[in-house]
Amino acid sequence: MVGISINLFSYCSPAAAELLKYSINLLYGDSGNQKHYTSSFLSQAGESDLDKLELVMRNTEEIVTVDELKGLLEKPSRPRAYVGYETSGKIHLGHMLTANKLLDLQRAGFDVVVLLADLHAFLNEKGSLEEVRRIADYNRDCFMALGLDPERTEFVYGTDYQLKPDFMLKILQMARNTSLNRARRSMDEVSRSAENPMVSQMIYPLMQAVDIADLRIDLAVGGIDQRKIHMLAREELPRLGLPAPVCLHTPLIPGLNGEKMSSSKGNNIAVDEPAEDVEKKIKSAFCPAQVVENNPVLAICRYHIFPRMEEGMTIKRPEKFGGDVHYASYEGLEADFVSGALHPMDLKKACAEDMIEILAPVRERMKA
Ligand code: STL
Repeated sequence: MVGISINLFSYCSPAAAELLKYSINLLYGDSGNQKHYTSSFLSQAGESDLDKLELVMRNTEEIVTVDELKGLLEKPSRPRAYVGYETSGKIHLGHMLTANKLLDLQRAGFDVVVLLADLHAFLNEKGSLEEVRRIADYNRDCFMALGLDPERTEFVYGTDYQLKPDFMLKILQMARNTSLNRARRSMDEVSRSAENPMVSQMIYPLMQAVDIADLRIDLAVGGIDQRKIHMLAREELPRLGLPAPVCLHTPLIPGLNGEKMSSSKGNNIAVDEPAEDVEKKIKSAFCPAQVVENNPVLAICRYHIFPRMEEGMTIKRPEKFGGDVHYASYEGLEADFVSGALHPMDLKKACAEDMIEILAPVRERMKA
């Protein structure tokens, strides 16, 4: 792999976040305070390049490479970014994390493609072809309700183009160049049955690489679990004479019990879940006092609430527990939580209230 890869551990401590900010400032000058954006700001134009870079890079774990990303932001035409989602029964906070990044990207001038990857879901044993195709429309409505700009969002169904001969020919060409070992390893974080992998799972990453070419994508976005597939795409596409994408990876947030998110464990919140359930789930979530690691409540504040609440977060407390406290940025909230000045119960209450408000448009739209 050529170029620089910077690991942006924005998922860990405020110190790491500071370091990230410092590196951006070092590279591109000081831009002042972090800004918070909501989707209602999307139609405003005229972000400076520096603000755009900061927006695109915030809350990411890795960008390959930052120099190439900078090149995209300088392009005269609008660059194209995409995320692929296996079509699934519920759109949850994990999906929403990459959707938040799509909002940042639209704000920074990107056109956005959402791939409803029904054929990938089929290959990954998520249902019959009919089932996975049927839920794609429901998924599309959920994503739009999360605030994407309809003018700058294109939805594509995998089955609409991945079965065509020219797509398949590229898959077969790439199959000749890719070792079984490499294809298999790229699926480590994504695959359903890692112990006894099926041939379908070797085809999966090759299809993802060819998606990037056929959808004419400049920037491939995904969770950090996608990195090996994206690195395969960066290596293999140029061997077919096709451009390598820039890649942006978000952190993975822990499930509500502090363990890895998993649809079978029910440790997640769906974006259209009833308000009472959102409240119940957040109030009973794993949230040990003063601990940041694997704390889903802090992660929700960091990756879902602060990026969408321009005014920051207010925690309401009775006077005898210190009275109301306002945080303009996540870093201040985390510092108080770590010192013990902010109690898990107060944090959970505020987190639940804000998430209920943020998800209100999705609940409204999906019950209609
Ligand atoms: C998963 C888990 C996850 C992401 C994906 C799948 C992504 C799927 C995908 C499919 C085709 C693409 C891009 C992404 O072109 O976190 O099971």
